[in-house]
Amino acid sequence: MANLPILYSFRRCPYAMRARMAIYVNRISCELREVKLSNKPREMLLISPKGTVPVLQLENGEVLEESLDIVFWAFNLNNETKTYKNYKSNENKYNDLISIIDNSFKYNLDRYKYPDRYSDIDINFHRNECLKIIKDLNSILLRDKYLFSDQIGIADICIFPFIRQFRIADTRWFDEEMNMSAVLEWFLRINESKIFNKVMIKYEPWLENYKSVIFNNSQ
Ligand SMILES: N[C@@H](CCC(=O)N[C@@H](CS)C(=O)NCC(=O)O)C(=O)O
Repeated sequence: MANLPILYSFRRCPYAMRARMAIYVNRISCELREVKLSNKPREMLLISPKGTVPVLQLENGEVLEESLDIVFWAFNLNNETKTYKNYKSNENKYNDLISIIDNSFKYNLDRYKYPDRYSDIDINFHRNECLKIIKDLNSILLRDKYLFSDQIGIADICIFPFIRQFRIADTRWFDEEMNMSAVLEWFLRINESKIFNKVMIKYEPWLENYKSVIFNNSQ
């Protein structure tokens, strides 16, 4: 296991899903340490005291403690690919869309999905705010199979885990009533893909057995 990057991850965290998908599609091997958020490993807190996952510790000791930093690091390792070149020539478009998901969409998603955590929440209002953003995704996806491309790339990987959370809040409504067919097809394509299924394999929390798990594209 020597000389592999170490990824601290939590299976159900959308930010960690992003990181795992980026590592997987870029065929990078790493040691995966599944974290229980209620019992974070001291080893992780020592390198990243803010205590959020994902955290990636590189072989040279450098620590990436934001999901987007991990995503861009992973894609940059394959910077000759069509996917990365497409990102580089449309950087603003990608970054603006990801930022809308991380800010406005996430804000409204939390209130739609977990109304009990806040006071005075109008679920329909927050669902509609999310829906406005989903409409924009739908128009982009009417043009291409994936976001700005005909193959899965940075924007899809960053955005999909949050759309998945939005769907989980009311799956029947999302699938049958939302009426955003391009988003639904895109969602199901990724949800049923080998990539997503591989990154959702369950592992025991690392602290419970200290067993090393190698995470890579050959599994
Ligand atoms: N901005 C961070 C956010 C990561 C984040 O908030 N992760 C959540 C889990 S989904 C977390 O670790 N929360 C800490 C906790 O619940 O103790 C990133 O993009 O990596």
